[in-house]
Amino acid sequence: MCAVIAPRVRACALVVLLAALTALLAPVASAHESTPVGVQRIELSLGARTLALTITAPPEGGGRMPVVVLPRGEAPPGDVTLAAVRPGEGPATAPVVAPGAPVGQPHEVVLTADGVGAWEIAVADGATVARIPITVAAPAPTPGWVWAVRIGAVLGVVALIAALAPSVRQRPRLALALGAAAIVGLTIAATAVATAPATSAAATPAAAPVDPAAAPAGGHAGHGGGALPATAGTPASDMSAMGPGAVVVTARTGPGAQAGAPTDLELDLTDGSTGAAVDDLTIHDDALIHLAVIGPDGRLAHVHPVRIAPGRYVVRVQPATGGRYGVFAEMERAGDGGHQVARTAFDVGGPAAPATPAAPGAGVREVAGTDAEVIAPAAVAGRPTRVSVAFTGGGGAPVTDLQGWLGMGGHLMLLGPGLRGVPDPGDPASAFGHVHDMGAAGPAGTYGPQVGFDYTFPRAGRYALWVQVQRDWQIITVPVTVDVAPAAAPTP
Ligand SMILES: [Cu+2]
Repeated sequence: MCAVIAPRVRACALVVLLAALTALLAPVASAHESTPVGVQRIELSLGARTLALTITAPPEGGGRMPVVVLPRGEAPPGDVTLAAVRPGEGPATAPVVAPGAPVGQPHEVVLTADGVGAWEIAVADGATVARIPITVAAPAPTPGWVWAVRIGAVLGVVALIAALAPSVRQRPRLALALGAAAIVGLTIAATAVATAPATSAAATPAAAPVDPAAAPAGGHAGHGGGALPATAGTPASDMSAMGPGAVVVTARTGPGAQAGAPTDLELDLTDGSTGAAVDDLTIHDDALIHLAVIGPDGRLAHVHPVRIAPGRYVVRVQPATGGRYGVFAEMERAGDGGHQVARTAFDVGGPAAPATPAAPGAGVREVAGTDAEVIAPAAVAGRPTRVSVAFTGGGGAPVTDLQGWLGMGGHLMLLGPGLRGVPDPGDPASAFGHVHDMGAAGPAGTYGPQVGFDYTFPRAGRYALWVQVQRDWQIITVPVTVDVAPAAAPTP
């Protein structure tokens, strides 16, 4: 109709033209927003130091990869270097130096992972090279609805311009046909926009900037892998049909590991079904492996081994006494591997620990300059129990500056009774557990004065608990003993 009613043709055409341009430009703008960026934290126990890395994944196809290095714990002097490398190859560019101290001071370096596929972030301290696997995704193909918008809009605009040509306006039938073509094209474009998936524009949101020095958001971070694709390259087997199997961990110390001396503990991960090296761990709760090393003296080391080769990890430990040490490795495999705890043990030479008195139960004890009050009701096997710790500082002031650690305000690790009725890290009958504080952070992003943990003790007996929080970039560990009573016999 526009084409045949001459006085109205121009105005009508102008409206259609503007609509066409709007339809043409809108999808182009949203397509440009689909640059995937993920941010992931990972904690490394690298030699004698502890580093928290915040990695911003490069965009699809590869590019800049900023990494913020935050030393915490007991940071020894010396720098670390970081580089982006292809697995099995040397650095793509010169390694970048980041200071390994002082604690709590973040330092950003920018690496470049220039290409699609498997990469590693190599973090070296001069003795050990930690290799964090990442994957750079290929650019996503343009969705079909975007093509529909583009083709429909181009068709509509071209037909409309042709219909307005002076020579065509003299031929009403041709102008009518071109006008109809313009309407069809624009209808296609408008329909495609209207029916586009609602998530298209938000499918790959730009990650919010993360302050690596700030405490993570409160609550349970879950066991998701996070935005950064962080699986190592080669699955141990074809997971498409049966899913990944249980991980078997073997531990090996340096020759002649002795009490009182640091030793590197190497861990080999193999698939229990295939025997192949397991190299598909995902980052969960800010680490590839959460490792608890529990000594015969009842001490806990909660560390995060670094990956040095496919399926091989290493962490430095310093056993205080001789004897058998229990090793508990928490991890998640890609796919449907779920959360797994694999356990093993290693022996350390030297004098055995004297009979260590059990840690106190409920009540107040001084730990790392704070008063830690443990609140633990009488526990009964099979019933949920809440164990809480309230921290107070000098002068009795409540401690409210606990920092989030591994995405949580606090962690509780525990070891249950073995066959002898007491916690025994070398006895597989001793149940191992790891529970998170579920409280949210305060307005300042910190936690405290109280952290609390809910746990159902599976059976009666003596349990060793360790409550862990972070303050001033140091981990405070509060050992607690809980004696669990047997469940009452069911009434007939
Ligand atoms: Cu951990």
